Amino acid sequence: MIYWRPLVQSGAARPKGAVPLAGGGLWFSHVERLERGRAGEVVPAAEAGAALEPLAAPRADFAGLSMAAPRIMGILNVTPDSFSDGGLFLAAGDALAQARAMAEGADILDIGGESTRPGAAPVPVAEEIARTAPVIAALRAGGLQTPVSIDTRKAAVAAAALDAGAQVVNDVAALTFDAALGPLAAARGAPVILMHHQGTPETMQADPRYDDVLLDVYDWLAERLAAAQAAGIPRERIALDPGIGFGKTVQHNLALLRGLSLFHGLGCPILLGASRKRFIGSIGGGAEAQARMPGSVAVALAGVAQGVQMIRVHDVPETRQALLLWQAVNGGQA
Ligand code: HH2
Repeated sequence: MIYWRPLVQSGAARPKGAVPLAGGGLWFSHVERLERGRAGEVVPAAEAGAALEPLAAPRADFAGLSMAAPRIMGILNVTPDSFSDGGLFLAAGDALAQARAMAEGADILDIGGESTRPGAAPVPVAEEIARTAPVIAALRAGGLQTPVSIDTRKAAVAAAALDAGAQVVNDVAALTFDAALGPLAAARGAPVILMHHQGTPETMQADPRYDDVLLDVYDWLAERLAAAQAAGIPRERIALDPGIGFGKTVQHNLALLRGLSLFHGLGCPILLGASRKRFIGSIGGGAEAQARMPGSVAVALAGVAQGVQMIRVHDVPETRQALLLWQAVNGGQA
């Protein structure tokens, strides 16, 4: 199989025949032709033939948000043990205050009640619902309009969150954990985010291995996309995520970040979640997760430069400022 990775560019000075990326302000004139076991080759975009169609086609709105320019997803973990904000927002009042503060700069809020950090143990369904649904309901009761996604692998938790006013299901297991989650999202018409992972949170960092991490993750996401569609979720309601840090070494994460634009070939919005993750500390220094904001912003912008449509971050105002400046300097973005 041949894979085509667009070499994404920004700015107004573009050659004739440049192809817009996913209907947004970025573009490409060349692609990298990739094949397992062979060195990549840079060729003019036209050589990709019919494979250009999903790379160029505008994306449908996701949860009512235009995907023509990058969107910020603010993270709110209502857990005692999340790797970076665990315990900070377990009390309902603290969670609500943080959600409202983040909504100033975030386009969508991602609320989770179960840590999936390496080594984390599963949380019982009733506990996960008790952590998340009341916060979402209180935000809606308070008039918050910002779209909310529920970060869960479980259908019962997703159902309670959707009932409370969430719109999107963000599943780090990409519908492989709970067979009822796909049919639930289909029946409710909820958009879903499907994330790549290898193994389970408890064991995933033990010894992750791939033949070719970029192409393996691409094939896996293609398979999960097909499975979600078979479960009745239309492509227009699906976003995909390479799952930084979920069963990946530092080198795996870097290979995925360098090759990110490949995933546009799947024809869906791409979400990148690298915020405060361990590799940022390994490369940039920052033993404590809270000390990894600058590196997280750098990685988010590297993703934006490759055309990802959503960045999932803890540090919303800092990322918003960086994004506004990136857009102003690079131009051509709505
Ligand atoms: N990362 C985490 C959780 N959910 N969802 C998506 N789509 N993509 C991600 O990269 C992703 C995710 C882990 O980060 P965090 O929520 O900050 O920590 P924890 O799992 O410890 O609660």
